[in-house]
Amino acid sequence: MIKTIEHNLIVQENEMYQRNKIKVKSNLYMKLMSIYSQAIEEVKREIDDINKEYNLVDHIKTRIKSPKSIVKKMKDKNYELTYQNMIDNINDIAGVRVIAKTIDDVYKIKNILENNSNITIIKEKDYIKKPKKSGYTSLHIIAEVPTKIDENIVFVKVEIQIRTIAMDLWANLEHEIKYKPEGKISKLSSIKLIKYAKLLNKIEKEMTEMYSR
Ligand code: 0O2
Repeated sequence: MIKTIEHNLIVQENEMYQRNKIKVKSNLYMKLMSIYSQAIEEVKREIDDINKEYNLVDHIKTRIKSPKSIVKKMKDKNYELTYQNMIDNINDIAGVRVIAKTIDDVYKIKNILENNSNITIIKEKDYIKKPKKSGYTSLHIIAEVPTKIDENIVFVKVEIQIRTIAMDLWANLEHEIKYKPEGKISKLSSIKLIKYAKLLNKIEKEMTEMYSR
């Protein structure tokens, strides 16, 4: 019987996960991260297959969230640092970023994923239709993917971010600018970044119209 990672892996080692505080160098932590890595590979395989058929993807990037970033997010959200809380509440430990050429292609990829029987979409955030205050645009999907562990199949959560090359350019540069060693960016820089995001989106829409004519 197929169960979710919360109800299967945890059942096997339930007490251990609930009792244990997160220790990033522990065997448990390593084991969990290897499961997330395997889930990333599953999603990557699905997207590669989609691309072979439809040619919608420019490139794919994957990452496992760093321990520092996991712990920070849990602290920011006021979760006690247990494995159970981490698995239940941190949805983007496994991350796959899919870069498409056009906005239309972003939604085509999403529709194909929605109809993919190996992937179950459990949450969607459309920051293209409703950009974040920072100017950030992207389509986020939290999916559950069946992953084989020993002889069991467990569903593992993976965050799939789908965005265009222009959206990716902005997000990468903005991330670098925001996390520069000197710390917080000025109000003026924030305003400029919002302006550049809008400008890039406008250019992209107009070029896409030329491209699809
Ligand atoms: P990193 O380095 O990618 O790990 P949740 O409540 O869990 O569903 P969550 O994850 O808190 O929602 O928020 P959200 O907005 O859905 O997704 C957060 C991720 O989106 C970030 O991950 C970034 O990858 C990206 N992101 C969101 N807002 C911005 C932004 O303003 N600028 C840039 N450059 N990226 C953004 P992390 O955890 O911040 O970092």
